[in-house]
Amino acid sequence: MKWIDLNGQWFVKAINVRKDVPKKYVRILEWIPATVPGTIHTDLLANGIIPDPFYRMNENEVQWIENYQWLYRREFEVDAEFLKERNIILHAEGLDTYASIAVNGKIVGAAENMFVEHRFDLKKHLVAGANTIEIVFDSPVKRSKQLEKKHGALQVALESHRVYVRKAQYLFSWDWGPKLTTSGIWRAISIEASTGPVLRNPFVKTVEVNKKFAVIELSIEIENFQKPISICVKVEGDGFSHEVEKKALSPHLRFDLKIDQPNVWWPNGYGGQPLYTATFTAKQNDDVLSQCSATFGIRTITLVQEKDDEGKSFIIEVNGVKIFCKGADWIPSDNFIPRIPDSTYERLLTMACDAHMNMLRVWGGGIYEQEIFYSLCDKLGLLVWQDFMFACGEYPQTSWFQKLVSDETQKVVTRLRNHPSLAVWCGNNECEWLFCTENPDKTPDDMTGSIIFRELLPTIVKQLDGTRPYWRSSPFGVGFPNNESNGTHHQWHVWSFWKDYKEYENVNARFVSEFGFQAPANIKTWEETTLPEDRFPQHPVIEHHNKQVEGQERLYRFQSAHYNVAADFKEFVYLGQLVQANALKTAVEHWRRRKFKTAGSIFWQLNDCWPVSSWSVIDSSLRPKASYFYARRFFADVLVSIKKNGDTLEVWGTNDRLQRVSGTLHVRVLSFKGEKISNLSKEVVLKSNSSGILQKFYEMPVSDENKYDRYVVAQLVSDEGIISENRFFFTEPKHLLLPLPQLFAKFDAPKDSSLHLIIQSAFFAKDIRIEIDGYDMELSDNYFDLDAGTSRSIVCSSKAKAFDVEKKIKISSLHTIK
Ligand code: BMA
Repeated sequence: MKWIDLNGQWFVKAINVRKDVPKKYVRILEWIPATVPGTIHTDLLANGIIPDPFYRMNENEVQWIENYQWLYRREFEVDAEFLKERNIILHAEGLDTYASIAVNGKIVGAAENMFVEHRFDLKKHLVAGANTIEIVFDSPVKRSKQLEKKHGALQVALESHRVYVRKAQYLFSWDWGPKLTTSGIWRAISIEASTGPVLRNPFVKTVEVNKKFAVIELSIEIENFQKPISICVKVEGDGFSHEVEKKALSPHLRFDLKIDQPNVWWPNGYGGQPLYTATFTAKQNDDVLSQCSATFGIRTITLVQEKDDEGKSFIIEVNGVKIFCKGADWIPSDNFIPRIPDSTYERLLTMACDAHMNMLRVWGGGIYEQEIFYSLCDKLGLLVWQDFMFACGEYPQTSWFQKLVSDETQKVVTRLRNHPSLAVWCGNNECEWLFCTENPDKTPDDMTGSIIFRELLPTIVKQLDGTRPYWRSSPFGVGFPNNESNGTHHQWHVWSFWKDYKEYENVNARFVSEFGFQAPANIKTWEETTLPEDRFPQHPVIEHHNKQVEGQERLYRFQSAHYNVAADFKEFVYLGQLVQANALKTAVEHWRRRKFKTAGSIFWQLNDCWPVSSWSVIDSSLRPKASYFYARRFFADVLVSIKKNGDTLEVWGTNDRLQRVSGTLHVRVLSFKGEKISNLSKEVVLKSNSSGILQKFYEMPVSDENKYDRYVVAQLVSDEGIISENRFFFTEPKHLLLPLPQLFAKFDAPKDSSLHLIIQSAFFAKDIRIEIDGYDMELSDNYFDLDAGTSRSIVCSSKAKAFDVEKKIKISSLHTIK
């Protein structure tokens, strides 16, 4: 196989534009340099034609872009040898979206689906020497509106015409994202030439696995198959190596292989992630005709749905072990996807892993993610719940649309099916739920386009994969699609329907794949995107960066329920983040206590695509919010939590380890000034992979009059030290009589490459916030409590020296001014 790489510099201009292009944009009528892969917005930005769409309210300034037609063009050289190959194909891995492609002035093909690769025959179109390629992108918005006009408006949330285009739905605006509807060559593009057979679509399935051996099935397809050929298959990885030669008598080769003593792949927290590679090589004599490979893991995955007293379970089992799925929903990390560096994926996914997550849900309004996303999930043990890209609406039922979807599904399943991290295929996000909410007398099957999710997708998934469960929607279940008693559940009474987070404790769903609470981005992130005079919670610029209808209003409503509302922007951010953190903590602790009645707790959302107040726990500049640090604690493999249940107080132990945990449970009542009011210590055992009550108080250990300055702290201590620690307050933080804690911080003698910050507190300190001015430091913890007279050591990863940073540390906490 030979290649010509067409990535890199192209040129772009607007065509068929009305004469009245505003003067400041006239440069778009002439060729300007462009970058491929890229988007029209980032090209205009790089040429200084538009301002940064994320800054202040610039989004409004750049709305015209989506209405224009854009022509991309470049030249490339082809040598005479290349032209001798029998098959010459243009391989576009991603065109966004309505594209018409011409080579040397002749149309060679068209595209209308952003999500898939395209191949166009160029055999007759290339010449030796200089060639040109031109790709015209039609306005996606005009096209979708035309389609909507022709076929009729469907019941859709947000911009209704979007469902007619196979394009990332969030780019039409979302309740956390701007309206920046892109166009462009968004993934790699090249020309491939070959004469002999080409190996494609390798697939490795785990057929059986036990302690002694595993059986895997390997298969490959042979394009341009002319006659039987020999294929050498090498399987390597994790100390295993095996090579075998097979004769392919048809365009498909399939065979089984036994691997003795296999090392199986586990989700994060359950074991290792050994990966194997199968390399397929087609040879003629000693010449390599074609080669391709697949990385895979050996593991099985099943969905356990068994009837019980609450309805039906929804439990993911990996290698026969029940997994409580802990994680977050994932959205694209930018509106301009091609500019997301690999390092962003690495950072976000590593942070997810460090917060003990074992599952991410790729939400259906975004994209089938880039390869790097899945390969990192494979390496890190993050299970992927993969939605197909449909969200919040009915979708066309017409045959042309189904054809598009069928082609897309085949390509997506074939591309992703080898990843051991890929755990569940899911039809869509919230389509049936919204439909049945708006049409209470109808069933999910009555929804326009429902055939896609009940027939088309599952049939293709079964045919081309068959190794992992398919679930019709998130949420979905028998009866009303957002039932608690069976299937998956999205919990939005809390926050979106104005209910406060205590309400989570009444939600007994089986697998919660969405719930969430908003919080503002971090101060440094706001500083990058606003002017100092904007930084007031109700400033139009700040409200512009909250896309939910009445989003900013809710921030006030919930802040006032728990804290004294701040007028100062910085405090508003601090308190807003604490509300979110406590909301997620309340929900997750409750559902983990119900393990496995509830078997998944996936919060909305991990990341952001631009600077915004949203449900994310990590903002668009990759800075963690308070909730991220809370997540590290509430998702820890061993969790002690405290629950007020009517008149009793319960201390629970939840253990995700596959071994029992034994230790001493200490439950103390302390005053903020440090008095020890009571102390209970007892030996406890937490059974493996389970949850249960460790201690029950039939009388409240803190009386009503003492609830303003006393609290309960529970600690589980084993040979490893304190494995889990949690606190319980009998009133809201706004009513606590918190003394000035007298915090003291200093750096310990430097160890290895990190700095150790020791924080001491004379009195009880609530929600300590560490800030290091001018430095973006990674902290091992933040937003934590300290009991009176105790200290904590925090690891700060930075190249900076303790000496430089010491004066820049700011430590604060919540306290009552009296
Ligand atoms: C869910 C998601 C998204 C949305 C989020 C917050 O319903 O599926 O559509 O962004 O809630 O409202």
